[in-house]
Order: sequence, then structure tokens, then C-alpha cells
Amino acid sequence: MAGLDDPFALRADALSVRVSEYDEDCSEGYNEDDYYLTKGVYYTQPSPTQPPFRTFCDMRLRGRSRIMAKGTFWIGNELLHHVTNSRRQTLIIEATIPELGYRQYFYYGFVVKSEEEGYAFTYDRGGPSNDHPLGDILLVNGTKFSTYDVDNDLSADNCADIHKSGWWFTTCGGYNPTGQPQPLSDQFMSSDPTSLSWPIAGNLSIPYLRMFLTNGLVERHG
Ligand SMILES: [Ca+2]
Repeated sequence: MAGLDDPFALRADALSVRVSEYDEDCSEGYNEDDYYLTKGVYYTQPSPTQPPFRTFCDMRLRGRSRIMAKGTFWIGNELLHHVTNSRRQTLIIEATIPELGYRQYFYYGFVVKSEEEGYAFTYDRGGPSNDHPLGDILLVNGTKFSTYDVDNDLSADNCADIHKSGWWFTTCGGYNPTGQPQPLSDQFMSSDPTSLSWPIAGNLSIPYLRMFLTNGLVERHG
């Protein structure tokens, strides 16, 4: 609860009706049985100091909030910041890779910092370790987000401008997970830097990539 010295205390009280109406995230909707085994667009409200917003929820797997899909949808870093600072979240990256099939990779305890901190990401650990093809996308814990007009990468070049996309880029080569998906018929990674890509064996093209956040994942330790 907000303390008496909290400048948001009054506002939170004023919004208390709203807070009870909206789930914090898709996982809460799943746990509350509000939308059990459905998927679609719902209003969620991760923080009482922020207005509710529309989220695509997949409730079939303990509740997942979609944050990126096929190079055409990105939830936005400000919402990512609020969602990941409200409750513990796991970032799930799903991909279908030719010859390897469906893959998931998890980043446990995924947090996106504020705009003042460059929307840098941190996470506790990734997994599973035997699913390495998706393990290199985020690369360096603590990297700031880059867009074409905000170059936070570690390269002398402007990676976001080269790739025509936004990401937590470090170098400009090898990976572009928010780039344009490639046709299923393409066997190998395109030389076009705007293509969806990352470094995996054989330079296989990636026709399919989605990212979700979930609070509902049962985390295994040790
Ligand atoms: Ca740069």
C-alpha cells in the first residue's frame, strides 16, 4: 500500500475502483479464472499510477502478455518498464526455426528500466541451457535499448538505423529479432540487414518469432 508520504497515494485511492476492475497482467487474469483458456485483447493495469491499456493475452499457458510479434507489433518500452517493475516477470521468446522446429527461451526476472536509464534490461538467468539457438538474442545484461534516433549500442555504427528496427543492440551484426520475418520458402538468412535474424547454426532464416511476458511460469532452481 502507498504510504502517507507517497505523492501517488491520493491518486491511487481515486483509482481504487479501476484497480479492482483490471488485472495487473495476463497471468493474473489466468489465476483469477477470468479468462481461462481463452486468448484475445484485454485491458490490464500493471500500476495504479498508470492508465489501463490493451494487451493481447494468451491464457492457455498460465497467462502470457504479448509484447512482440512478427516484426509488426511492439508493446513499447514505457509499458514494458511498468509491467516488468510491477510483478516478477519472465520474458518468453518463441520461435519456429527451419529444421529445428519450435523453440522457447526464458529470461527469468526480466526487468526493463526507466527511460532515464535508457530502458536497459536486466534478468536473473536464462534457460533452458540446452536450447542454445535462442540464448544469444539479448546478449549483454544491462544493455540499453537503441532506436534509430537514440543510439545506445556499443558499435561505432548506428545498429537500429542499419537494421531499421529497435532492440537492445550491442553490435550491428548477426541478430535483428525485431526485423522483418522471412518467407517460409527462404532456406537461409537473408543478407538484407532489415530481415529478422540472429546467429544460429547454418544461418537459417527465421519466419516466426513472438515474445511474451508471464508471471505464471513455475521456475525451477538448481
Ligand atoms: Ca552506435
